Amino acid sequence: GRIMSSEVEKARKATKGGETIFSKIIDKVIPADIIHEDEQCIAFRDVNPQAPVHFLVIPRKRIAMLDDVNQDDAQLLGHLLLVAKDVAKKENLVDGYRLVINNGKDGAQSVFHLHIHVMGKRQMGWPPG
Ligand code: D5M
Repeated sequence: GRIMSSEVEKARKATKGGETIFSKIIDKVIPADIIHEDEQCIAFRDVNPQAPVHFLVIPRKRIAMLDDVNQDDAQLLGHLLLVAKDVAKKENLVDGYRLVINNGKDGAQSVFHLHIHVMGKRQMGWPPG
């Protein structure tokens, strides 16, 4: 069979509910390399980078996963994409980049606080693993 990465194994065991490590990053209880902050979201470098540049954009609002958003979050979701694009520019990702949202078990989500992965500075493949 196929070898499962430890991230995927973690994701398959993760469950929803309550505080996550990302709440602690938002509350500055644990450190992170934060590269953008505003009233609605923060962006910080992924601790386990899958590309030379790999950061996460997360809402301050506690939303476990994309499945949980509704019409009231439309503005927030748009904002997260705009921030992803602006920070990608700040990070000089002039040749393009990849956005990913892992949702749930099959999506290999391991942290149940909504986040957009932004990866760049290498050629991506398709389809993703
Ligand atoms: O990805 C969750 C991502 O979050 C994964 O790429 C590692 C990253 N991560 C986990 N803990 C931290 C801390 N403390 N700082 C920075 N990045 C972190 P998922 O989409 O849920 O599979």
